[in-house]
Amino acid sequence: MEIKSASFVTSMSSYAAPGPALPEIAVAGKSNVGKSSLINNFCRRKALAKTSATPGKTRLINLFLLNEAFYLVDLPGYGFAKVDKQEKLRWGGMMEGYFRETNQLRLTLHLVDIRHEPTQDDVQMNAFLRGSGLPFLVIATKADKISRGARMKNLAPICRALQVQPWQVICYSSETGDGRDQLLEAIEKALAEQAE
Ligand SMILES: Nc1nc2c(ncn2[C@@H]2O[C@H](COP(=O)(O)OP(=O)(O)O)[C@@H](O)[C@H]2O)c(=O)[nH]1
Ligand SMILES: [Mg+2]
Repeated sequence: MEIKSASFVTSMSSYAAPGPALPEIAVAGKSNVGKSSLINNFCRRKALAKTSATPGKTRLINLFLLNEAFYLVDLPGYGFAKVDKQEKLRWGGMMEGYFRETNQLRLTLHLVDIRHEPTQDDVQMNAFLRGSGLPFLVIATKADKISRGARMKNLAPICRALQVQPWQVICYSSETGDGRDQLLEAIEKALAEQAE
């Protein structure tokens, strides 16, 4: 698979199934983990998804249409330190609403920063996906920020916290495009499996 076309479809504060109905690949993770950057790098587009050095900007669900064949769903980031209880509840409602309402979800990409041990929020997100029986793939982002030699060492606490094996994790750099081929393959597989 190659990405031949990518376009922004819509932003929404609560999920409503888009038309036409097509398979969806969701992108979840903490604020600032690199969700928007990964979407841009994956689509080979500079500013398809808005990135920010200030966390907590994406409070909406953003939908992108790829190859006229499937949607990437940029979910609102969690774990933003400065949000109050109200905001947390709103976030939870949005996420729950998405996972409840969509009939098209094929795979959730769960992004975590390769440099840090997963937080309580990361573990909760992982537990939610696992508990709901939703297929997910752990992506360790910002892989360019550590040396290749340090990858295995950094993956250890991530794998322990999220109960996955190192070979199940894709190390991704939105700076260098490292991991993009692996992700293309994984998405292609997820889209094909459900079409059977
Ligand atoms: N070096 C490096 N920086 C990254 C990478 N991905 C994201 N960033 C930076 O991390 C910050 C947050 O990225 P963004 O994509 O907006 O995160 P989001 O909140 O999860 O959508 C931005 O300053 C990005 O430039 C990466 O793979 N490598
Ligand atoms: Mg974002």
